[in-house]
Amino acid sequence: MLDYIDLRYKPGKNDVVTEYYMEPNRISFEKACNHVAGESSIGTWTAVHTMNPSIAKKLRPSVFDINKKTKEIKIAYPKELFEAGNMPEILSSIAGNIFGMKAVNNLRLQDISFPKSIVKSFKGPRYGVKGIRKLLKVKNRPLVGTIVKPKVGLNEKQHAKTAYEAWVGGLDVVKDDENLSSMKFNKFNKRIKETLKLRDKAEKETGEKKIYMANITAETFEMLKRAEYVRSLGGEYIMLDILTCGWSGLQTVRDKITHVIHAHRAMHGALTRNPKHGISMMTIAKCSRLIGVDQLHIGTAHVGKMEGSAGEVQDIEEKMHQKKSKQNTPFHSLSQDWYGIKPVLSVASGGLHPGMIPTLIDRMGTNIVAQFGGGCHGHPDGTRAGAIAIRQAVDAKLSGISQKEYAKTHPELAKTLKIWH
Ligand code: CAP
Ligand code: MG
Repeated sequence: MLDYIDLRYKPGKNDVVTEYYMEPNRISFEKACNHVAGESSIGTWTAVHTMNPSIAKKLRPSVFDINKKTKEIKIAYPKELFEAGNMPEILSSIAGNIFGMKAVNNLRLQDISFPKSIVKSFKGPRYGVKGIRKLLKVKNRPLVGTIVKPKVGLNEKQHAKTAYEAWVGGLDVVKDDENLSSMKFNKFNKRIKETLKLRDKAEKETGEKKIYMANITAETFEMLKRAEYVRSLGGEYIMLDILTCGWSGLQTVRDKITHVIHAHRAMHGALTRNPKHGISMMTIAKCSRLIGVDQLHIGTAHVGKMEGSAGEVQDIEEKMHQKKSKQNTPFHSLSQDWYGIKPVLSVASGGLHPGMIPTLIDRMGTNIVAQFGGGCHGHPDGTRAGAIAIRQAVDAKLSGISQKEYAKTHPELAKTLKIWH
């Protein structure tokens, strides 16, 4: 087997660089490094007669950094190993077979950095943070939204009415839940038609721009059809579950439609949750930004119901906004120059209610979308009151008034502070 370890190697500007957490399985750390580097590029479990020196010279990666204490390694891969613009192939290489090798007990792809030629081969977000804020005509405060609940079960008219109540209560965006597509009791086209009709009504009544994020998650050609239908009725956004749709589906949607893309990350926990094995949310986020989602669920910095440490979420948020991210930030060590790829707006969602808004803003700032499912529709006086309470909580925080104080003159907020602590 080739030896890929070269601790003198300095990654070049044309390398894809990865960082893994790796636990060898009853072999030396060095041997395990060689298995990972080989299986993710040009090697296999044994030497083969068909290998020749020119292939090795041109395409071999270098394990250039080994830290046995933290069990972390860094590998630099020549860009020729990858097809520019082809995310499925890139991940099949550096995030493919290697997780299943007997040579390792655990392996986690923690971070990745792409060279200019790869970055430029992707389109990135069509709108990005600036484009979204321009569309919504909301300058500085967090965008606030809800997910229609129950997740599935309402019929088209009930769905539309719930969305209307949230919009007139003051929310900017309403999204379908991740597992709502087109069911017998709630057909996609009818839902879109009914909901956009009430969206227009809510806009007229409030004088505010309102957004409906229709979930197009389905087979790729069907997604394009559904996006077109949304467009035909004046919808500007779509949402899709990027991991269950797959990277290829996401790339096609990004390339073929002109809507704002809201990326839900349902299923990410199967990859990201285990700190010793899988793929980090940072890696998923960087790949998503490259392909071109406009807004992405990244967690609530430990405020809501989903796991994801505050530090890691803040680090991801930073990387999603930056033009050029520096080396060695607390949770991720690889820098990335985005070469003009627009920033992605971070979405905080999951177990949030109005009382959490001050901490959420302290941890994630105001340049986010904050979404409240149960935290809106679970209000004792219903959806509209829940939406009003959410806006009140944001107004209180941005005017530097404590929730307790603000609640004295804002009954909708007061009621949520009583029931949710
Ligand atoms: C939130 C939510 C979101 C999750 C996604 C849900 O509802 O609609 O899909 O937050 O998690 O189905 O749980 P609630 P993440 O507000 O009622 O919790 O953003 O971490 O991917
Ligand atoms: Mg959901």
